[in-house]
Parts: sequence; C-alpha cells; structure tokens
Amino acid sequence: MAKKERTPEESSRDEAAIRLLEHACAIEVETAFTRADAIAACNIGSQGLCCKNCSMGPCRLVGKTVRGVCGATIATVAARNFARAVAAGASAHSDHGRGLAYTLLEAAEGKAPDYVVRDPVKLNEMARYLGVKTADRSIEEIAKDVALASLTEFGKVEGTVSYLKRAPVKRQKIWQEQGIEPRSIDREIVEMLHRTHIGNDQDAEHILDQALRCALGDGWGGSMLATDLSDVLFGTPAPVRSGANLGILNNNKVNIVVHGHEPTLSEMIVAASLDPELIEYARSKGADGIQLSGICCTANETLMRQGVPLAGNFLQQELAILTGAVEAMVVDIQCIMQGIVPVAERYHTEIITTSPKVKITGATHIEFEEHRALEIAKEIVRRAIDHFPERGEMIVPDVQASVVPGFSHEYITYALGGFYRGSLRPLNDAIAAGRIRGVVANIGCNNARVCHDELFRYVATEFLKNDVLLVETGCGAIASAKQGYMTPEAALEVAGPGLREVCETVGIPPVLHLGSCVDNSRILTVLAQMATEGGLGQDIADIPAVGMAPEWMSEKAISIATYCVASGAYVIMGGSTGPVSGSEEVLHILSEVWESKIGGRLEFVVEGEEIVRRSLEHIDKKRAALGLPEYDASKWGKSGDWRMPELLELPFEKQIEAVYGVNR
Ligand code: SF4
Ligand code: MSK
Repeated sequence: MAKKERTPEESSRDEAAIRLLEHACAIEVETAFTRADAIAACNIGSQGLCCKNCSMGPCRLVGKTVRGVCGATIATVAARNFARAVAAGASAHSDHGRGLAYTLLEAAEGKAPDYVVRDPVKLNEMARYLGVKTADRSIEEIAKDVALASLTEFGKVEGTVSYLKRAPVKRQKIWQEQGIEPRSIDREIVEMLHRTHIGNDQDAEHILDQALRCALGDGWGGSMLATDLSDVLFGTPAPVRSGANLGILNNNKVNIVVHGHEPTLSEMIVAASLDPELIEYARSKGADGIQLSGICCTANETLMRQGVPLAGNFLQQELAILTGAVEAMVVDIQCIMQGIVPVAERYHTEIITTSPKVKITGATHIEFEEHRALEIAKEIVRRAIDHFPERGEMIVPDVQASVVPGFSHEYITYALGGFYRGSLRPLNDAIAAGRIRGVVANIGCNNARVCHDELFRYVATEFLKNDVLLVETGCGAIASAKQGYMTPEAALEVAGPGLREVCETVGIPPVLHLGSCVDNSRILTVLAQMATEGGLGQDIADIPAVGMAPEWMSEKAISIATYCVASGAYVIMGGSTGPVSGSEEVLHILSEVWESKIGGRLEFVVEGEEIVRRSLEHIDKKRAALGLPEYDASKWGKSGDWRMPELLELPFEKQIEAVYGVNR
C-alpha cells in the first residue's frame, strides 16, 4: 500500500526547504521527500531480519521462520547486518583519511605544489603520537614521515592503532581487557567482512565485539587521522562568521555549490573563486562575481576554515538546484544523492563529479589530481561561469541565519583559558558546579523518512533550556546553524540561566560547531581531555554526557555511534526503532551487555521527547555518581547585569540586601 504523501510543512521544519518543496510540487519535480512517500520501507529489512549473505537466500526471518537456510538465527542475522554497516561506515571515514595522507605525502615530496603545511604545530603533535622524529628536521621531512606513518596505520603488521594512546588511561585498559583494541584500520574492516561471510562467526555477541573493534579503528584511527591531516594541510579551525541556508545563494553572482566530504578539492575551489581573472571572467558574463556555498560535510570543512556559507544539509541538495540559481554542483565523496542529476537536467546546472571513486551517470566527470589541483579547480569554476547566461527563472528563498563555527578542541581550550592558560578546567568546573548540567553531542544526518530538521530543532531547544552545552558536527550542526543557535548572541535568547552565564563570560555560542562527520574525532578528543583534566572522573564513561544522531540514515552514523559507545558514551539513535529491532537479543547486547563490558550503551528511540528525557536522566545519573550537586536552574542567572532590571525596582536597602546578603 502506497504511503500517504506528506505536505511540504509535514516534510520539513525548515522554511527555505518548505518553500522549495512547494515549488517542486508545483512544477512536478520528484525529490527524496516524494520518493520516501512513494516507497514504503521494507518492514523485514528495516528490522535487520533479512540476510542476503549467500545465494541460498535472501532469507527473511519472519513469522514462523526463525532460521535461514544455513541455520543462522535471528540474532546472528541482525548482528551480522549491523556489523556490516559498521564496517562500511568505518571504511568510508577511513578511506577519506587515507586520501588526505596521500595528499600530505605528495605535498611533502613537492609533487602537489598547490598544497603546503598550514599548521606545523599540529604536524609536530601528530609526529609525537606517530613516533616520527622532529628535532633538526625540515617541515617537509617531518610531513613526509607523518604521511607515511599515517598510511602505515591502515595496515600495520604489529601492535595497535597509535592514536589509542590519546584516550584516558582507564579507557585504554578497558579496551585491552575486552580484547577490542584495533590492530590496524583496514584489518578490522576486512576481518569484520570475513567474519560475517556465510559459515563464520555465528555468535551475536562475538560478532558485535568485532564491530566495536572495527569502529574504534574508525574513531581513534581513520577519522582522527582525517581530522588531523586536514588541519595540517588546511589549518586548524578557529571561529569565523558566516551564513547558513539557501538564502545565501546569490541572485546576481555565479553560484557554485560544493558537496560531499573532502576538503582537498574544495579548498582549491575556494582559491579559484578568489582569482581576480576568474572574477573578471564572471563579470564578462554579466554576473556580479562568484558565490561559493556548500552542502553536507564539504560545506562544514570549507565553512570552518574559510567561512564559506552553508547552503544546507543532506536533504537540501536537490532543493539547492531547484532554486534555479546554481550554475554548478561540484561533488566529491559520500552522501551525494543520485537524484540530483534528474533535477539538474531541468535546469542549467552542471553536476561535476571529481573523485576517482565516484562517477554518476549523467554527470560530467572531471577527475581531480593533486599535482595540478588549482588548475583543475579553475577549470571547474570557469565551466560554472559559462553556465551563468543560461539561467532561467529563480526562486531563492530569503531565508538564512548567521553562524559562528570553528570550534576545534584547540580553540575551545583557548576560548576557556586564553593563550597562556588554555584549558578545559573552566568547562569541567562549570559542569561540576551545575551551571552546565551536562554535554550532548548532537550529530548525524537527515533522513527522508523523518520530518527534515524537526528532531534536531526540538532536541537542541530542549537541551539548551536545560543548561546542556551542545557540541555538533555533520548535518546536525548545519540544522542548528540554520536555526540560529550557533552565534554567541543566541545564548542570550535560548540558553538556560547557567549555560547563558558561561557563554556570556567566555563569548561562545551555546551550540558549538566542531566540523564534519570525520570531526566527531574532535568530540572524542574533547571528552578525553575533560576526563584527564580532573573533577569529572577518570574516563569518558564518567562524564555527564550523551551522544545522539536524531535523524541518522548512513552507515557512517552507525560506525560513529559504535565507536562512541566503545569509548564509554551513552548514544541514542533517533527517528526509528533501528536496524536491529527484530532481535530482542541484539538490542539487549547493544544496551545492557555493552554497558556492563565497556560502560557505553546504544539505544534506538523514535520520539524527541523520549530522547530528551532519557538523556537528562542519564546526565543526572552521572552527576550523582560523581557526587556533584543536583542540577538546580534556580541557582543561576542572577548575577551582574542580568539582575539590574530587578534590582532597580527595589529601595536602596533592599538592593544591598539582595546583592550582598541580609546583614551587610
Ligand atoms: Fe540465508 Fe544463511 Fe545465506 Fe544468510 S547466509 S542468505 S541466512 S542461507
Ligand atoms: S554529511 S553522513 S548525511 S551527517 Fe557528513 Fe550529513 Fe550524515 Fe552525510
């Protein structure tokens, strides 16, 4: 039975998206939203009950069928499906990291002249963790060895992933005791696929142990390397002011949208878009200039470092083209919907694929090569400019919000303590005192089966009211940016009294943008540093914190959730009952069994209210376990200027009494 078609207002909470969905409906253009309405999700596959790991199947374990042809049980099949999603997600992040390591290698060897080491401090830090000598060596020599050492992490012969030592000591011991330390990044992914081939690992808990190890190779391996290598090559992010949502598309300029995940080419496109010759060329075609913007995590990368505005998150890629104002959408890897090509065919928009790993039928393929990076970027920008005179009708919604991103863990410590006293101590103290009740990492995708941005908006608003500091990445971060929650001023309007005091004092937004999907590793680093700073226990599992992906859809989100749980966090995946809901046994392993073994647990919760309730309950439970005072909002928000209007109403003696106490 076909599902009911949702109205634009039922499909999204984003005003710009609603406007364009109305337009799509009027001109009869299909989008992911309408396809989600037309295609009912498979009820068997969505519960993890379908196995197609061999040609005796697919075996659908429903009704009285409780074993596949080979005898595999429901728990085995659900665990294998989950574990394979972890392997796929880990492979995506890690291969992204590997690509950056090769770029650094080529730069160090002088084969990629458009790239340089922009952050030598970070390079030296990487060298320390990877055992590369730095004394009396040139930056190029160090960079070459750091690149080679990074590449070794993917297939090292002995030992374990080097960055595991960045975790708190207590956490490292748990990994050792449980035998889940990743040996090398690729090896754990390959072993995960091997173990889930027919006739191998058939004990659900044992399969899922390997899923933990494989995911740790992503979080503390491939993703963390990707983040560090990006910082080395393109600079460690620091705050910058920019804009978010489709209203940033410019009616009078050539609009180029970069989309995907890798900063390697997009950084060159930024450089090309600033080239005076190309700006002049755009003018010669009747445009006022060139406007770059981004979708998904390429957007987050160029926003954090270059201030390039965000056009939108995952579900807005087709909608950006529907504005009629985009001359080219330049894509690299991951989260690129094939649906953008038929939408672009209705317009003058050229879709350009650039990665040797990604071709899309109907798109132009201009393969990116590091050794002539800027030249290729200029060629792409020139093609986009050539499309400008072909523009037809445009509908660019006048909707955008201001955003201040750029919160690398380095900048957070600087913001809290300055150059000489940079430290997470003020954050730990604020949590210990109860000004900040806890921390929530609100991350992950959009999902066409969930009302676009609704859960993100709801949970962010509720957590802020409850004095919970939010750290965000990926499409979740873009949702909050569009909601206007990522400016220091937002704290004055939406944060609870305690969180507001902290944000006002430090000058930070109440929702911190930490970057792209691979930059969830920055969240691991912040949590690890909070645990070692003192006052909040000795492990990530002790901190009053929760991770969540309220609108998740990708296998990468499953890998992220799993490595966060393996690092000790309580993680909630929202919007659906989840990919293992057909197996009570696997649900029990992901929650109770994992919590008893490694201190973190994974749950799937459909409703926003329940996500918030469980999160606050967990935060308060962790506060109590640390012996911290019970959260009490009435204690805060009565200091300084904030009290002025109230005090001015009182007679002088009463003012003195209110400020200094009764007997002063
Ligand atoms: Fe069916 Fe077993 Fe083959 Fe899976 S591996 S498809 S359960 S026979
Ligand atoms: S882009 S993985 S839809 S967060 Fe990183 Fe967004 Fe999810 Fe892709």
